[in-house]
Amino acid sequence: MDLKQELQNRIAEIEEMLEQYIPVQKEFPPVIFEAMRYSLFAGGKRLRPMMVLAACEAVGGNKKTAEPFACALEMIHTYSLIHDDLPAMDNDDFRRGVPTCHKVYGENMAILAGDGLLHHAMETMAKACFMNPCKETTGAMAAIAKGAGLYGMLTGQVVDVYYEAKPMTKEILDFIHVHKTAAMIRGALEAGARAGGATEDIVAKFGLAGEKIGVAFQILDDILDVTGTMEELGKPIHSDEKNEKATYVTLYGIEKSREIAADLTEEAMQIWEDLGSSCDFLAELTTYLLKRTH
Ligand code: GRG
Repeated sequence: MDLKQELQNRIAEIEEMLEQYIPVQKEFPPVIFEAMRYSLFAGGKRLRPMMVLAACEAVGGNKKTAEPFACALEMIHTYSLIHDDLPAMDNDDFRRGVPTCHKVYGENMAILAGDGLLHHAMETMAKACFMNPCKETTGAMAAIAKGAGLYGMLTGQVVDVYYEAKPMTKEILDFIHVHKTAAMIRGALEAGARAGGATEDIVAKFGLAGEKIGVAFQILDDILDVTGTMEELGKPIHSDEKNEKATYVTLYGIEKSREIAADLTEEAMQIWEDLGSSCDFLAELTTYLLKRTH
């Protein structure tokens, strides 16, 4: 498989889908659509929607069922990035290679653009459930809402903010990584598997793989914040140090952090192998994420 080409094709497909859910708004008030679209279409690896669609296909489901959930998840992810960059949070000026939403549209409109994406994600998923009421759709919506909410990303962010400039333990850092980052990746894979009609035990395997991939992903994010460049990442480096955030790198150093991320990746790969060749793309994606430079 030419993974680079495959990723490009899948990204293009997801961007076409997203266009249908958040079109250019010509009627009043266009500014909110502009601000939402500015951040949504600024680039991004589209990993989470890619995982929703790939998981659905891997369990033999119809990709069409998963589409609204894939798009909704990318809307929620983008909202979290807009809010994470705000002056009250990480106060960052660049994201996805362009000035952050609040730098272009102002802080008030950036807050509203984030809210708009979150609400539109919920509306998109609820409509999909209404049009096709079944446990596949409602289960997918529940998995995504859980990944983003009080038992997922939101709470991870709360603990992350609370522990800024405070002594950090391994347990708290793991809580932050599992919730802030891994819960959305777990949610993506579980939602895809649910949309595809997988049984509970298979959904659980996708979820577990998602958690391992998600924590490894955040460890890499911590490493790249130190070793990467702004050009590669599309966002400022040394953001964690600026915000006095403890990370895997500050707790374990770069080499040990890489080892932990590699071990988690290996554990996820074992799950894909057990699930069989229908998970080949997810396995390739998992390996790629460990080697990523952005
Ligand atoms: C409610 C005010 C308020 C804020 C919520 C929840 C939240 C803000 C922020 C946490 C989200 C966050 C920044 C998690 C970190 C996960 C992470 C490494 C994101 C970057 O993901 P990539 O690399 O980004 O997939 P692209 O741009 O490629 O999509």
